[in-house]
Amino acid sequence: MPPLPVEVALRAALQAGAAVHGTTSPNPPVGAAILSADGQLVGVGGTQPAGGPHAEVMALRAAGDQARGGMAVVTLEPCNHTGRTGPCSQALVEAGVAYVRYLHSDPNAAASGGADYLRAHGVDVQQLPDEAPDLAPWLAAVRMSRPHVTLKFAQTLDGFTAAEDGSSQWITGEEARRHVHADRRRRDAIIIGTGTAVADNPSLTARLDDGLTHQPRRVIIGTRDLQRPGFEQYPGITQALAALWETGARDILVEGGASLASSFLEAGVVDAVQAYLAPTLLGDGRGVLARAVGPTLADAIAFDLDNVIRLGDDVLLEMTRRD
Ligand code: AOF
Ligand code: ZN
Repeated sequence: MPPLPVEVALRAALQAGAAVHGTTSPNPPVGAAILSADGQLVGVGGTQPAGGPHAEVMALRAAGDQARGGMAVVTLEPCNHTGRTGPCSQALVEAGVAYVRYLHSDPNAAASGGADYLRAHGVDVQQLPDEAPDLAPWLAAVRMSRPHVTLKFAQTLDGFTAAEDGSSQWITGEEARRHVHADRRRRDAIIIGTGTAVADNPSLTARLDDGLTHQPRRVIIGTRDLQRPGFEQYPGITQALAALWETGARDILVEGGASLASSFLEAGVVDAVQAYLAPTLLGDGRGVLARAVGPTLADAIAFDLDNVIRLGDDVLLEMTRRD
């Protein structure tokens, strides 16, 4: 038999996972691809909204009989439990799949064990090097038992998010704003403080004219009672994170303002940062944070730089917390 094109199937599986990102919580956005015994890509699928079929089942349905003797490439270890759906491990065995390759181990104790089950049923199982960041927020959230938090802000070169008069609407250009909207759609919730809710009255919707409808939950944190229809409100960070976790949110975005951003950092719950940098200078204005994190440079909160993305004339820096 010729070597199976695992790379081709992995790329298809990652794409299928990316396509359902933002629609699956509390489940992860998994992708799966099936190669027939002679190496053809015969089925691709992504996790359906919670309660619906998992990625493997979608891909097996597309592959039909051609899965027999073939290979399944999945971005997460196939589940081994009956939750809202049946075990994917069993579905793969029943379909006659001979090889399984998966990226990430499932940290959810209730669902893990699929690799062992498959091996016990004669399937050749291997974990692939799991460097891909596709499921990073979900994996981190499950390990921490709270939503993964990304802090997002846009700033001038000299670190201001708004001018002295508070005007902040158009710090970055069109491409960066489009990127923000695409990114919001992948999140489960977008969070702002009461100050920002009052000052900017933002809609926080993911505006893109591509026909897709997923909108993240819109959350305000603060004690001032705002009664905004369409927004959930919690008095503090702890309550918000607990309630969001309980109701299925795994990947959330904090959009400011400066006071809320400071509080999230002080609470030690900022896992990732997205900093949009505009090539402009203001000289003075409102900073990203509301308070100093400490008196000296040694107190600075450090991040690891993961990505530098050019968006028109702006730059997006993506970072994760340095442990
Ligand atoms: C997979 N393939 O596509 C996904 C998996 O309640 P259930 O039955 O939907 O199971 C949810 C758990 O299954 C979830 O917490 C995670 O551990 C795993 N997700 N597993 O084999 C998939 N989305
Ligand atoms: Zn499953």
